Amino acid sequence: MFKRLLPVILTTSCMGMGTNGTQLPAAPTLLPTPIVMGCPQPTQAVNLTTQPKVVEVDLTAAPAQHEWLAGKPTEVWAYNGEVPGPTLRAKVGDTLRVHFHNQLPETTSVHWHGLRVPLAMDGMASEVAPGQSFTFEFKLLDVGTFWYHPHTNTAVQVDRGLYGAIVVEDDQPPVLGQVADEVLVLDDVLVQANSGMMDTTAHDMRMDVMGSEGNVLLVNGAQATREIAVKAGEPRLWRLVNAANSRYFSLQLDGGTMIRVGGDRGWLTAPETVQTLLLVPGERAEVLVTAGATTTTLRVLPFERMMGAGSSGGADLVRLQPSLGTAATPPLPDTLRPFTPPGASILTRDVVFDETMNGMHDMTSMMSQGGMGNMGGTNGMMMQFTINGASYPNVPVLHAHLGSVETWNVRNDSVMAHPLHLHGFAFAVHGQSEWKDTVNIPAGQTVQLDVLFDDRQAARGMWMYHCHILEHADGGMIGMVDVE
Ligand SMILES: [Cu+2]
Repeated sequence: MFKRLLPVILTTSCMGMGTNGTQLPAAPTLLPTPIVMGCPQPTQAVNLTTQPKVVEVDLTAAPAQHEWLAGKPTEVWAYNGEVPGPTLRAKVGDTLRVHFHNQLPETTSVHWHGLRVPLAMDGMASEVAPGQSFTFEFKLLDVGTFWYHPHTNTAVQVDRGLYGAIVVEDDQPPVLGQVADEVLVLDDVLVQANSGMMDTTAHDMRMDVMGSEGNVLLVNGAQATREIAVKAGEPRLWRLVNAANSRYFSLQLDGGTMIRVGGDRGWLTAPETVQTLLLVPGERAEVLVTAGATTTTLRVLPFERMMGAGSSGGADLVRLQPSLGTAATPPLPDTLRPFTPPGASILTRDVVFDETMNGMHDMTSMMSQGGMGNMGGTNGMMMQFTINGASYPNVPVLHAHLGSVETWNVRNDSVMAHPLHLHGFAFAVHGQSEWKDTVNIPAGQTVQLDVLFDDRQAARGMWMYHCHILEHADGGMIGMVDVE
């Protein structure tokens, strides 16, 4: 699937070296953000069938034009001509049938991020050649906010605009059943300020090491600080998806209240009032945001993923202006959904994330031997991202059993953070009451996961887990679990 196992060749051309030789080039500076009224929702896919409990849609990936920057159309790759692609919305228990058509000039696939689908539907096993079609069909087992994106030439295809949200609704939502929810898909792209064209010339060492980060922050595919007129006290239910290749969205709400009610897999056990929220690539959150008496702002803050080389500046994403009067805030229940803890773990294993460069095992020793400033040129230093000492496809295969629970000690020996994503199954961070499929593993730390290989049909076989910084996955940070 990841045929592009390209050891990255580092060059010195774009480097801004510090005195200690440890600095990467700075993150791209964000372009000034215009203020735009309203927050349009991605189009909702039309259901083609009247069959009960089935949602049937057409989905076509093709080149298209899209305005990342207002008035400056960009050549992108898009689902049904739009970025984000259409929101696929259904009820839990429904069957989702997607007639997918590939009109791209290259092979693609569709991965249903977070959904417990049969292995044959995961995207890994069903690449679609140009001009070809494939029908995906599976039952939606979990309530929550999910998303879909290619899993072929992934960093490039997702960056060009191929992603969309999936909303699986609860039959009886415990929260504010009458409140319409809104999807906020977050992304960033690197574009030329004068033309709006995607900047493909800016591939530098920073992108190789850190993953690509853009100079334009996007909410639902458009650059803007979204300004929405609201009633003070009236909650909005936002479904947040981080669809960026690498950017960590460190979110902060000022002026109102933000209550996290859902994570990767739907409702939490209980509402959590938060002021900040870290959303790593691939991760989702469902939040109730209520404006106060003055402007309430959801902003993204800079976030350091590695030694001063993290994301550039912050920006306001959404501002709620309480210009429509005041509403009473409806009460929230104390509990939302019970959490059944995973059973006893049958084994404990270590999963170790690291990077190597010409045999050197960590960036600290790379730097102590002259720093990145000495890399590249005729030496052609090779950067690879590893799991348990090897890069995909040579990462040792893990063997797991359907119906079992395993303890994974995911240790990050590298000097940058990596978001782990597991296909097809869920895990809970040990001691927490929340099922997830994507979790941040901070540099130098170990995160203990209880992984549940739930026993269900058509789930046997080779499943993928990987870093969701897509350039790191393409650089080798992918492993396989053979589930029997
Ligand atoms: Cu990574």
